[in-house]
Amino acid sequence: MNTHASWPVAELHVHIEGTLETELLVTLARRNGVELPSYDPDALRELYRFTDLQSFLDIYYANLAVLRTEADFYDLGIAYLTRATAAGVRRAEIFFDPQTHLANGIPLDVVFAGLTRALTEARATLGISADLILCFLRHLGGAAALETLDAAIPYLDQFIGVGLDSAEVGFPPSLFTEVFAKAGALGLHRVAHAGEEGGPDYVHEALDLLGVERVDHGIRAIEDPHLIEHLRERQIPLTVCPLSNVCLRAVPELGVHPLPAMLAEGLLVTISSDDPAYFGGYVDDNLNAVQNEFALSPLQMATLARNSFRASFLPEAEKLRQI
Ligand code: ES4
Ligand code: ZN
Repeated sequence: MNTHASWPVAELHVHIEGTLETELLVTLARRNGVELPSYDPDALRELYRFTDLQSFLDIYYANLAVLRTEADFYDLGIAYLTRATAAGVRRAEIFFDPQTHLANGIPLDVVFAGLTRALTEARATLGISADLILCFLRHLGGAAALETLDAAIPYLDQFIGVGLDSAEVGFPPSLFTEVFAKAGALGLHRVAHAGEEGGPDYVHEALDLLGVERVDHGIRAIEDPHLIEHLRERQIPLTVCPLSNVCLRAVPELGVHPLPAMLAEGLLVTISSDDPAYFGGYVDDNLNAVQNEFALSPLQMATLARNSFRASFLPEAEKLRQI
């Protein structure tokens, strides 16, 4: 039964570009004279029927052509932070994909200026704690990732870590060893998507070769008993996104999602929304969905909420205050 949402949580796996709701998509397309397949937000949402990760990425990247100015990035950021606050999010560690915008001819300066203004304002007006994590697009390879990190060095005070996203299979973590080593040397946190569509070997590589502190998705780790033991012993967080996994068919349906097994194994699992504008829900919707599907107890829900702060990059004293 659906009881209540809005557990205070940290959201650790959300792509700001994936929070672009079709209403704002249409507004920005009109503002910037960008062509869309339709200008009806509901009709655009109807097109969101995915068969796998790539079928989603194709639409997602196409839509991002509407983001052109500092104001666009600010509007995108403030809309997410407002909705997230309503969802109970007290801390957000937000991915962004600078390479997508660079490919669209938008300089890094514009992206940082808009997003940072949104975060700064939201901290003051909404009381939400928020920071950015710069993601490399794995389909563009390791050399492009290194170039991107170098270009972002002037903005080091505007992001707290690096991540790795986009098409997983065929683009293993091993391609990104050098850029992650450099990010670590710069004092940045390191995370990576692994084990979403790729197998447990991708999770192993992300841990061993990239030195990630947290694994995004990681659901296929459940297939490898040794990996499970490693993740449990080190309490390495896994940012699980249940509605995303269903929409992209990483799992056939929510009822067979490995979340309960992961919790039973004692893994440090958190719940996030990934790309809420595309996958039918924000973090509160994801929490509600798993509570209902698996009849999770209040204690299990509290564990998920507490895990989210434990797994965050907040300073220890601040984590304890939140927990
Ligand atoms: C993503 Cl669900 C997912 N997986 C990999 N990369 C992504 N970028 C945005 N959403
Ligand atoms: Zn993701």
